[in-house]
Amino acid sequence: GIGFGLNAEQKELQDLARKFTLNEIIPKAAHHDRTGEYPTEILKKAWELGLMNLHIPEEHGGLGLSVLDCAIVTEELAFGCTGIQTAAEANGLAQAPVILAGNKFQKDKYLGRMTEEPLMCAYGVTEPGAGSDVAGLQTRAVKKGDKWIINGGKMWITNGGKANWYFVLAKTDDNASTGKAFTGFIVDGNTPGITVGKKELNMGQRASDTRGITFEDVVVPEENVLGEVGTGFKIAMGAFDITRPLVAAGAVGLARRALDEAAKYSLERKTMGKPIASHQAVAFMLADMAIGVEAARNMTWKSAWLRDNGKRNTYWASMAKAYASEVANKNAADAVQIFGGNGYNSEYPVEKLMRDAKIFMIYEGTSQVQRLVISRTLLDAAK
Ligand code: CO8
Ligand code: FAD
Repeated sequence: GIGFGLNAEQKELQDLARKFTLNEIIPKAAHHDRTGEYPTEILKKAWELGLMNLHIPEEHGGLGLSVLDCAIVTEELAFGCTGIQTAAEANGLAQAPVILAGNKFQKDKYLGRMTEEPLMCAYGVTEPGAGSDVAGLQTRAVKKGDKWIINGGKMWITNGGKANWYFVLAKTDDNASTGKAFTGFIVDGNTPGITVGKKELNMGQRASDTRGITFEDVVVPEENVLGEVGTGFKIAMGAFDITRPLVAAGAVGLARRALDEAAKYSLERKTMGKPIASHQAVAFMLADMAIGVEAARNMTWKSAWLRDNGKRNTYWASMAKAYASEVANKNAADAVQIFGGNGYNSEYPVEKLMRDAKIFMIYEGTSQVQRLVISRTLLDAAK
């Protein structure tokens, strides 16, 4: 039957992540936002506590947690700082193609090392000329003997300057249909020919490291081809079935933080002789924010649960991602409104939330792309 409660282990995990966020992330979030300094020490501590790389299977040294378990942790980390949460979660995104399509050798080598050392990795699909239109990407891999030579450029790669290895999607057949034209590769970060661009100065999530990466005659051994040649597009898309619920969970964490800050402030700030929470216009904004958090979390957990139970969740993951990211933006903007002038100032935490929220509607597929996926699925069913 339907159950909405967390089990004992999930509660423990949530508690661990919540305490970590309170003690390690929240006190330092403003510093990393202001300076753009990568949160190396925080990520190292999260790794030591087992709060990173959560879905690496047990046989490769990981915890093998479910997508729902990961969503529980992600929401808590995001409550503290979504820049730091994104840096952590980008590891999960890069690992997802390896978990989905890697062979034992690749999993032992590339997932195994993530559990032995606090390393970062990155998912390299987007290019300067192709983001939503993944099928339009131009990076090419050509086979020469028993090696592949990669040439091209990726853009907006999270953990781009910190990655020990990259998942790279490259075109391998100009004449094949999308589902057969691309191949996924694991590329060691120190391979000659890789040039890492400058850290991009983004609107929000400034702790996260986003860069362009250039590949110039980068030689990759055959053993680093993920799955069959030509299956890369489906592997890259399949990864989103695991990670879009987690991006949604991050957005829920931000939306909840906005509500939390706004509710507390509304009880302290007085106008016309009473706390602003006593003005119904303000109280109802808080109620709407709470409705958003609850609905977005339910959609997120459902999309994760479907995946954990072996069901195709693409449609539900897109819904959760689109909805949660929009709730995060609304709640952040409403929190700024409730804080009044203070909301517009960096001495208070909510302007950061508003800057951090926007990217949730863009990365891992824009809100429009999610609606493309949702509408295609529902129209196929209606035919
Ligand atoms: N699983 C398996 N196969 C799939 C899936 C899937 N989920 N989706 C599509 N396919 C298959 C199709 O069935 C089809 O197969 P066939 O040819 O055999 O019929 C083939 O792939 C091609 O599919 P489409 O025809 O649907 O392909 P389109 O070219 O129409 O493209 C999309 C579809 C949906 C527009 C796709 O290009 C897309 O998802 N675009 C958005 C890209 C995106 O999300 N990029 C995100 C990059 S990563 C990122 O932003 C990271 C953020 C930072 C880290 C976050 C941590 C918090
Ligand atoms: P475009 O595709 O050019 O879209 C521009 C606008 O047109 C958008 O509003 C879009 O919704 C709309 N649009 C496009 N096509 C359609 C359509 N068919 N129907 C309706 N509307 C459409 N990528 C990675 O591979 N790895 C990463 O780690 C990563 N991290 C990122 C971190 C940050 C901070 C940022 C900014 C981006 C990151 N990305 C990453 C890239 C991200 O996934 C893309 O920016 C995103 O998918 C959108 O692509 P685009 O920027 O090329 O926009």
